[in-house]
Amino acid sequence: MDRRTFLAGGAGLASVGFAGCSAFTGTSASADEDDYDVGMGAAFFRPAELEVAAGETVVWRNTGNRRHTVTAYEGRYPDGAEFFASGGYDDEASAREGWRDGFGGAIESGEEYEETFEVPGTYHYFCIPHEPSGMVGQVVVTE
Ligand SMILES: [Cu+2]
Repeated sequence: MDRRTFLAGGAGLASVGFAGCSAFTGTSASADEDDYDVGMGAAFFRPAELEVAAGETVVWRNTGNRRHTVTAYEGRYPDGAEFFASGGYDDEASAREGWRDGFGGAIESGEEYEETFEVPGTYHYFCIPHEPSGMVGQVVVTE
């Protein structure tokens, strides 16, 4: 009888603890909303130039309402580095074609794209639909 009472009390405590955890998770989820490196607005990357150390991962987030892409300029990155683009295209021409054919590589509002940079140097990139509006950026990777 005593044991049964004890278990019931334990369950009650566990349930209070769980509610506390849920509240905490909610708080940390909203803090995560700022957990990106480059935001994408109407027709700009912010910051347009970002410096990171080799081996670091850069996270872009579409903080605006329009679709954007993150697309490297062919060859405008250090020797030994690879082309990169949202949508996973192998080169700039394919990325542009993919976009024309149905918004391939689109990063929708609230979505993220990330890329890890291993080779030091400057990487130039742009957003396909907003390139005419000057939506370009660069990542500078240091040793
Ligand atoms: Cu854009």
